[in-house]
Amino acid sequence: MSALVAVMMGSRSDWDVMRAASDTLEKFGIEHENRVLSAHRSPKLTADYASSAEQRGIEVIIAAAGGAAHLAGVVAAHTILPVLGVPMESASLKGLDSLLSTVQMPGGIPVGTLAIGKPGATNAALLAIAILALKRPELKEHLRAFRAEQAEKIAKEVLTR
Ligand code: RP5
Repeated sequence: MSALVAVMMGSRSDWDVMRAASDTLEKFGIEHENRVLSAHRSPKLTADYASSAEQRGIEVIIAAAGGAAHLAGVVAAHTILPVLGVPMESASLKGLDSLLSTVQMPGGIPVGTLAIGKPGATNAALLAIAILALKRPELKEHLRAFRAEQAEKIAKEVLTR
């Protein structure tokens, strides 16, 4: 089966965090590709990959980057597929730089931006799954079961003093 989701990241150094997106997609049985593609270090490759994603069967793109994090915006400029941006935590500004660079897209080219770091990576995958589930009833059921599991876990929490 061909990949439905593309997980892109600006550097191999993002992989430790972005593995959470890949693991979540895996848990739901979603075929996906994990690729390092940089908006500034490999601009042509990145543009070609984003431009050809739709015709290759990709339905959602997750793009993660840190610092002057323009990857998601550049990818969104080359495709009409939904692009979910994940700001990576940076050493100097703790990801605030990445968050603002990813989220502040001028009107016209949207990037759906998630939280900084691992929660964002996990939620980007869950949001991608929710998008895919719109036309896949079995995925919808899987998502419902996942939510129910979380609720059950919370209900069982016991705090000791
Ligand atoms: C961005 O710069 C990457 O997405 C990464 O988060 C950040 C630092 O990259 P490295 O210098 O670790 O390769 O392009």
